[in-house]
Amino acid sequence: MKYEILDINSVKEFVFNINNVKEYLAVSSLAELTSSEIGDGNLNFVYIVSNKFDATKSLIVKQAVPYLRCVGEEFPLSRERMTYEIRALLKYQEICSEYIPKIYYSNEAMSIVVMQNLSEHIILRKGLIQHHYYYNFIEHITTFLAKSLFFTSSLSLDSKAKRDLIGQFNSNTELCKLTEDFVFTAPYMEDETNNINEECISEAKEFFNNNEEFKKNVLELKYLFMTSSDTLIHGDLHTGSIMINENETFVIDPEFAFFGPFGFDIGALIANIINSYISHSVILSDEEYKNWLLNSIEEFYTKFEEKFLNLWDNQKSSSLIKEGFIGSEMLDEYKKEFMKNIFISSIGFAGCKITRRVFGVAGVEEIRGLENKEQRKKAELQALELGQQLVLQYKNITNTEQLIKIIKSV
Ligand code: ADP
Ligand code: SR1
Ligand code: MG
Repeated sequence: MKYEILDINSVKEFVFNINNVKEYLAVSSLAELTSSEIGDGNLNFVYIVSNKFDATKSLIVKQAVPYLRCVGEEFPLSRERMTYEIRALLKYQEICSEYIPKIYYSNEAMSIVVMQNLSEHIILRKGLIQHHYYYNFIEHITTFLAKSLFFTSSLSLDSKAKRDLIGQFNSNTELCKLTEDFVFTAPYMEDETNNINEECISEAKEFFNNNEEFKKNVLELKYLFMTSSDTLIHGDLHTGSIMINENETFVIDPEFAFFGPFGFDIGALIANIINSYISHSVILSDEEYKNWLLNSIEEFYTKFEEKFLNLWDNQKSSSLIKEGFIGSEMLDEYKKEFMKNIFISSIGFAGCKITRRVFGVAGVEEIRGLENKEQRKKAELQALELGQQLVLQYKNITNTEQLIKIIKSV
C-alpha cells in the first residue's frame, strides 16, 4: 500500500475498506460514517470515526505525517515514528494488553493505527489539573512498567530473542534525536527553539550561563540514554501519554519507543507527578491533594520495585543469569545493587524531565498554561530549582523518603 496523508473525509473511506473495522463500526455504507480530528499532541493526527447512527460504535485512527505537527511542515520528521509506535503497541499487547487500547488494525506503510476509542477516559494530565484522585492508578501503572520493562530485558529474554527485538526498534533514530535535543540539550542553553517566559528572562540567562556542575551531570544522563539498551521503553511516558478513569488506566502514544535505560520511563512519570505537585502548590496549596501526589510517588516506586523483583525471583534463567551460576545470597546482593542503579538513574532522568519543561520548546499545561503571571513564574522557578536539585544530587538519592524531602524543601 502506498503512503497517503488522510484527511477528515478520506479517513472514512480508509476504514470502510478494512473488514474487521467496518464490522466493528456496524456500517454497510460510507454514508453511515462520521469523522472528526481530535489530535492535541505535538506530533500526529488523531481522528475519531463513528457510526453516524450509533455513537457507541467508534474507533480512533492515528496517522503520522512526515513533519512535526506542532511546528508545521517546515520541520520535517519522518513518519516512520509510527512504525515504532505500532511495534511497541503490539509488544505491549503480548505482555500487558489490559493497559493499552485494543488494536484493531495497523499498517506500517500507511503509518497508521486503528484502536479502541477511550471515550470514557481522560488524559491523566488533565485529570490531575482538575483535582481528580485516581486510587487505582499506581496499581495499574506499576504492573504495566514492571512487566513491560522486565519481559523485554536480558533478565527475562534469551540472548537471541533480546537482540532480535532490539533490531525491531534500533532505527527509531529521529525520535531518539528529538529526546537528545529537547530533553538533554537545548533547554539548558541559549537555543532558538526555547520558549522562555518573559517574566523569567534573567533567571534563564543565569541558569544557562552558570550551571557547569548541572550540565556535567546532564551529560552523564544523556550518555546513559544514548548508549544503554536495557529494555524496551515507552520513551515519552508523561501524564499526557496516559488515559484514565477511576477504574482503568491505558498507556498511549509509544512512538518514542526504543531499547533504552530502565530508569527513563520511571523518571518521566515521577517528573510529571512532581510537576502536578508544583502546580497545585502555587495555585491553592491544597494540602490534601499535594499529600496524595507525594504518597503516589512513594507508592509508585515501592510497588514498581516489588513487582519487578517478584518477576525476577520467578525467572529461573535468562541471557544474563544461567540457573546454578551464582548462590542465592550473592544474587540477592546483585539484585539490590541493580535496583539501586535503576532508582538513581530514574531520579536523574526525572530531574532532566522537570527542567526541560521550564524553558524548552514543549512545556506542560499545568505550569506553562497557568494564566496568572505570578503563579506561572513561581511554578517555573520551583520546577527549575527542583529539577536542578535532582540532577545535581541523583547519585546520592537512594530512597523515596529522601526524594520526598527534597520535593518538600523547594
Ligand atoms: P501525539 O503522538 O501527536 O502526541 P497522542 O497519541 O498523544 O498524539 O494523541 C493525541 C490526543 O488524542 C490525546 O491527547 C488524546 O486526547 C487523543 N487520543 C489518542 N489516542 C486516543 C484513544 N485511543 N482514545 C481516545 N482519545 C485518544
Ligand atoms: C519538539 S518535541 C516535543 C515533545 O513532545 C513529545 O511529547 C516529547 O516529549 C517531545 O520531547
Ligand atoms: Mg506523541
